[in-house]
Amino acid sequence: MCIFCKIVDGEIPSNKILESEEFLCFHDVNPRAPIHLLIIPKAHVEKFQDASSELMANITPFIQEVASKMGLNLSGYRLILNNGEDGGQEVPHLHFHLLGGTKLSWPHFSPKETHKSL
Ligand code: DGP
Repeated sequence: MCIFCKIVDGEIPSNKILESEEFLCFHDVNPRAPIHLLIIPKAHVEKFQDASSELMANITPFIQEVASKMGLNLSGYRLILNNGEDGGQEVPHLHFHLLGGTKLSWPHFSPKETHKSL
């Protein structure tokens, strides 16, 4: 069972923010911003590439509710979804990172300094 499935089952503790029948939001253990949350489907889906359009439609209002609950709906926030190895996905259970609570920078995401557009 993957780490996030264990969090869903309560086997691994987490600092929960919001829960519905389908989704769970909790604090990231390694925060990269004053507010850094993870939003996951409770059912195991490995990555975005496997996600159904129904799941993505349903998770949207859940994420918006989380943002409102955290007071980020007006100030703004960033959503990140790492998909697969090159995308930097470490936990093989679909998750959005929701970051906020400060004005976020827009760093380079690749070791190369510049990239030619294709
Ligand atoms: P990613 O690289 O996109 O797969 O991000 C995985 C994130 O999950 C990373 O920011 C750290 C977080 N994380 C890993 N294990 C745990 C855990 O056991 N509990 C919590 N709350 N977060 C975790």
